[in-house]
Amino acid sequence: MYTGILNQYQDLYGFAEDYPVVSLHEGNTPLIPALRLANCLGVEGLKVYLKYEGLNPTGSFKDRGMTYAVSQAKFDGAETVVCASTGNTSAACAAYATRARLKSLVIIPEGKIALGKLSQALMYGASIIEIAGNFDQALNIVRMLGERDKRLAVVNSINPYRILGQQSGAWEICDALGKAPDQFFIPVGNAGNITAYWAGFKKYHDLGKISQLPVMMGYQAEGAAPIVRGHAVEHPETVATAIRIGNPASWQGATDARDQSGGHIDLVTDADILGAYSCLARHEGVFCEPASAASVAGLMKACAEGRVKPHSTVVCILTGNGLKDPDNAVLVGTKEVARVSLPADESAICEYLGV
Ligand code: AN7
Repeated sequence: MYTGILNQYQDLYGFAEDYPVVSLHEGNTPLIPALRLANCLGVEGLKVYLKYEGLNPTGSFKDRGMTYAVSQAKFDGAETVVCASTGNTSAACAAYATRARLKSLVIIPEGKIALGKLSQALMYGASIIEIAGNFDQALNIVRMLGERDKRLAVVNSINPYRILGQQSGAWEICDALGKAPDQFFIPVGNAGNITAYWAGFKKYHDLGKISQLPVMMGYQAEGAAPIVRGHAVEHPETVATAIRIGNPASWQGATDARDQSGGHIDLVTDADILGAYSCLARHEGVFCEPASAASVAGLMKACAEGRVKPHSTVVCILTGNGLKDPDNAVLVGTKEVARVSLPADESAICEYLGV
């Protein structure tokens, strides 16, 4: 039976037999071929795969890091786990804390958390502090709290166990393909995930499990693109609230991944993001949240710029489930499909349909 990333990759993680593994059987997410998308990108023989992280237990990739960070907090005897979040980290933190019988405290920007994520934190039983500020301010507060009170374990991606857990995504991709992809596309917010994937690919390369490393392609939202612009953004704004981050904690990790792999970190507009978001759902049957679609918007941009080689294999990470953000889904979807209100009357329906 599959029982989560820590048990699956215990030989690589190397923790002891009696380690208190806290798991919801996260990971083992599908790598879905995107044939229609590949065909419309104008690159000959291109193979595109979507790593659908929205199928994790709390609906995002954060579960991979949270299983390890919360296990370690339990091991260390913490009472409470605490995080700042744009939403997905708070959902994962609250769920795994409950699983570990620890308390959780989440600090989030008021009014900027997608509805599904907020409902998760509430249902899993977190204590919630909403601040009239953004993620970057929330993270500074959380860092301070962690230093002041050792009963509080910080489970943001500044916690190295988060990054270790998230490496498992890279290993699953290599295990599924039998090699690393030629290019790897990922949304960049706080930059923990691109840092983790690069570490994961390098680890597999060092172990001789893959012979070639991928080229790392990271994408920020235009209004929240500090790495692309080369300076922190004080008031980040984007429809993709998950990556509404102006001063990423793992900035260096992201630029290292880019530079060591010969990759590229660029921005995509909100319109690009929503276009890719809608395209994935309507043409591939894969529903992700807006921030996740930044990877595919990035692939579209990179293809248009000639950055993607013919006959190459690329993977796009879809970091979170579309159900996380029903408000944006209804807004975008309503513009694109036929949706009418009619009386509960057979003849009215037949007339409307011309049947
Ligand atoms: C769906 O939940 O930062 O570059 O507090 O939820 O590793 O930060 C979320 C980030 C991409 C960016 N896609 O990943 C949080 C948070 C989704 C996300 C990212 C996030 P990082």
